[in-house]
Amino acid sequence: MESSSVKIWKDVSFETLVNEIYPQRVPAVLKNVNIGKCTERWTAEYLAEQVGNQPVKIHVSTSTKLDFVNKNFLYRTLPFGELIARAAEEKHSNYFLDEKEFYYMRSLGDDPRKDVADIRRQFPGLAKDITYSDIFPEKQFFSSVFRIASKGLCLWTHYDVMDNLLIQVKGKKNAVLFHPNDVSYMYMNGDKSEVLDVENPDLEKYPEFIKATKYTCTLDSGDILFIPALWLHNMTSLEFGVAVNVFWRHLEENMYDKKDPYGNKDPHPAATALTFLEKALKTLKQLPDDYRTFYSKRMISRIQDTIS
Ligand SMILES: O=C(O)CCC(=O)C(=O)O
Repeated sequence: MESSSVKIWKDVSFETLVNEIYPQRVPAVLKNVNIGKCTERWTAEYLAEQVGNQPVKIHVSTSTKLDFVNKNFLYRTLPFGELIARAAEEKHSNYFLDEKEFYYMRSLGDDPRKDVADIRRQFPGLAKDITYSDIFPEKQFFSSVFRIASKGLCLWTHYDVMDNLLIQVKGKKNAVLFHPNDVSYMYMNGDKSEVLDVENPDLEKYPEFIKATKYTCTLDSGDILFIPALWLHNMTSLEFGVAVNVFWRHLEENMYDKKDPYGNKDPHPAATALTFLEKALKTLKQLPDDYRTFYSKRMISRIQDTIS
């Protein structure tokens, strides 16, 4: 499998990010960007002190690789201070499943079914320490998600429909990304890839995966990773991790699904086209196999003619 490194940009201003890096539509690691006091301040003790015991929803698992197919995790609620203490330690005296279980928090909106996460609303005591609002116009802002991870934890490979600036505030993290053009090698299940272990993939089950190119980088405390919309990605926390990722709209607002608190629903034209495709495939089922294959191949050629 081919592998490439994500380009690193040092000491860039927000202007360079917006005018030079962002239009290239490829991932970029930004180092030494001034993101405020969070990198100094956000120790486990400070976070617990600022946020206190507000309840937060978390994923808990005995495995470091969260598996959305076999659901090897539980959803639980913990007071924030307790989550921080547990995520920062490797062996727990209080636990749900096992004394060595792993934790992951992805913050949610006020009403998680309707509202987007916004660190400024749900964690105002922390939002003052992190600066990102003057990067893009506020009208392009979609959400800002506060993330806490135990050492070792890896979230499955997925894509988001928004542009993403992942601000790694504390802890080293490995990122693996895949170009949107490699999506046909990724065994997608909605917005997620079924190839859960991209380092040791099951190539009998996922033989095409080998054709994808991996883009990798390691993020240190204070680094920002720009992940353009549709780039598939997964992250592994090498240490207790604290991150904030900020999603911005790349397309016009009316292209996006209004009922999408997570930023992972396909833009309207794409969702409509995918629905038509499902209808077309169902319609072809009325034909015998050889006819269905013939017309399916005609459809594939027609689609191939339209892509660059
Ligand atoms: O950093 C993480 O824990 C995951 C980030 C991620 O997948 C995202 O921002 O979409």
